Amino acid sequence: MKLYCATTNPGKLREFRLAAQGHVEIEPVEELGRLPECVEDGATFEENAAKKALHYSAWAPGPLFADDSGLVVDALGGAPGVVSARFSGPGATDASNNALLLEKLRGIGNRTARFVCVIAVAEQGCLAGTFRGEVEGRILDQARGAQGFGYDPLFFFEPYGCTFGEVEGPRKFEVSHRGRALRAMLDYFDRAAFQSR
Ligand code: ITT
Repeated sequence: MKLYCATTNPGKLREFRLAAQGHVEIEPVEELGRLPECVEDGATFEENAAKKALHYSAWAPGPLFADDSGLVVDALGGAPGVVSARFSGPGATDASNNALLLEKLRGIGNRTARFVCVIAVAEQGCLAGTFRGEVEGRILDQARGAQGFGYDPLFFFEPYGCTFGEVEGPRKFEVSHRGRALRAMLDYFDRAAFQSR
């Protein structure tokens, strides 16, 4: 089975492809950067994931999924949340976002946070479902490791005793928000295939 994936983030695509190996074939939407942009102005991860999947499904010849994800920090009232990718403003990079996060948390003792990922599946303008995954951690006061992407080097995952920046992709995916959401989506397709037998 082939699923189209709408993302401009190479880190996400790498993780999805790795995790879906042997289950489904994941194909990026061709020339996504040249298509009219999807405005991600929803208040929740669910809304934005659905918007992205519905928007880009018009250009995919089969079922398509998109994820909206981010970091939710308790001491910051849930920020950066749905604006995680552009936390530090226009032209934001992983480095500038991480620097701003550290600045905002300077002197704050409560460092609890979670990554959230919502995957939405759509086909030709119809939403088939949304699938959510979360993982709990805490934010360190300096980066550790160069694996992964985004806020990974600051996100300490207690059961592993290290940050997501210090683990290889497959190990992160076993426990990550994106891994959990993807497995929920794959279960959905397995059930649908079983019911149509
Ligand atoms: P697309 O919308 O094109 O998929 P994006 O990066 O803009 O790409 P989002 O709007 O969903 O995607 O923002 C996700 C941001 O949240 C991402 O850029 C990181 O800053 C952060 N993030 C999400 N998942 C992460 C992960 O597994 N590790 C580290 N940071 C993550």
